[in-house]
Amino acid sequence: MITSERGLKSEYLKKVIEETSAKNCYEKEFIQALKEVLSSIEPVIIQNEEKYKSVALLERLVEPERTISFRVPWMDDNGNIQVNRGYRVQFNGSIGPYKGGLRFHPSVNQSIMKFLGFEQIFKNALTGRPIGGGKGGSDFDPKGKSDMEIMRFCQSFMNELQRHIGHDIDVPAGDIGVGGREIGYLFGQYRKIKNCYEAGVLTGKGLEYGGSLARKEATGYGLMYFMREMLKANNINLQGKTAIISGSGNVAIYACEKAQQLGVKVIAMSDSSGCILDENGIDISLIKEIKEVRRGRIYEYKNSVPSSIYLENNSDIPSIFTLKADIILPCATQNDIDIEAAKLLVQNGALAVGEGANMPCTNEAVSYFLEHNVLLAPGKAANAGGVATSALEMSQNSMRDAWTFDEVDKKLENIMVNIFRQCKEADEEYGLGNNYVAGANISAFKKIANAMIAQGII
Ligand code: NDP
Ligand code: 2IT
Repeated sequence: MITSERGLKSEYLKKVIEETSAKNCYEKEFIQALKEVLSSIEPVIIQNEEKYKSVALLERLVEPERTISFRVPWMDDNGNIQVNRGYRVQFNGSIGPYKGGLRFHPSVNQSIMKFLGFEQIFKNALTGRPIGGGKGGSDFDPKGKSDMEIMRFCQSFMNELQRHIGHDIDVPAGDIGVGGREIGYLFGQYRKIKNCYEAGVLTGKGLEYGGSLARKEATGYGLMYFMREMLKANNINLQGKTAIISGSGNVAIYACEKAQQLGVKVIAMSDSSGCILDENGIDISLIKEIKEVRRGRIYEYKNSVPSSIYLENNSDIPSIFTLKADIILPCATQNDIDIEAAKLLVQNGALAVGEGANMPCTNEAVSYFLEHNVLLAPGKAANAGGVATSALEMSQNSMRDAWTFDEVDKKLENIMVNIFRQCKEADEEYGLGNNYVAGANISAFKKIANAMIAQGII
């Protein structure tokens, strides 16, 4: 269970949560992420309270090393000048260059950037790769923009971002609204400005210019490897189970593909407008055609599969979470599953939830699932396959080498098995009772705390 901060015993922890919440009182997503992590690591804090206090460890952990915000002017196809805001939060570099995606979505603000950057520190530590935590993006809305508008925006964004990144400094990648097309334009502009082929400065690149096989698939595939391990450890067989997947972007598509390969029947997927229910099992090549090729809407699925049903979102609970399935895979955005959705899913018999998205469940929803013995694969562990494979892309770039799909996929699978093992070991060591949320946080925190303490007060 996530201890509410009222139930905490450590005065030090309470003080840091209170002061950080007050100082960042307008940043609700950041405060949410911070409370989830800090309250769940209390057993470790209590064991080491004096040591941590003496070096202001928590006070430093919750303050980004650097937060960059900048103007991004660009010209639309009608010749009008548009201005957006760009961000890069370099949160914690104690175990490697800052690493994390770029999100282009109109909802992007400093709070969302900081929550994502904060989560990324712990996620990256769990991968076992030498990567620190960072995140960036813009409130730019890619929907309905032409290719040329996307290109001009990416170029202007990189005109500023290039000062702050580098293969040993900070290595951005994709996230919501940023995929292969955007990474290509960003990389091209970086190369032009720097006059240097620094392949490892961005990940998620095209295969022709330094990208890694299996990076595109990695987050979704990794999510299902983690889910398989978690169910296996609890004597549940994945095969024959049903699943629903929110979202139909990069993470959702490849979670669906791997789920199907592992014998799961995926009956529904969604986008921000609604969901499509196909009791015969989702046709993933059709979803790829609609979303990756046509950049269309999920309701178009019905045109090709008349027996499917389109359910538009018309209440606070996204329509997909009103459906009944064994495995719930939220792969869209933060706070998709609130307490009401969690109650409905439990009532409908959900066995397990795998967070493909970052923080898709509110803290209340997470507690509710755990209290009702629903197995929960926390995002920072379960979706770490994407960034882990980005780190594999960086390794290949440094070696000027390219591994086969199977080599990368095997390494990804091993990394996910290892991440689950870390969550389970911490859960057992602290007697948490199948709480992999706290297990992930504790395991990652210990690693980061040790690295920060070893490097002195910086
Ligand atoms: P995409 O842009 O490829 O897809 C996002 C999907 O979520 C779309 O189907 C989108 O629908 C849907 N969505 C629904 N509601 C919202 C909303 N309010 N805001 C934004 N999107 C919404 O993104 P990804 O698949 O890459 O990312 C999905 C989630 O996974 C995010 O939380 C991301 O942070 C996380 N993640 C991504 C990784 C990666 O490697 N890409 C790695 C680890 C985590 P619509 O088209 O209608 O907007
Ligand atoms: O949230 C995430 O882990 C990502 N968007 C992927 C980051 C990366 O650097 O590959």
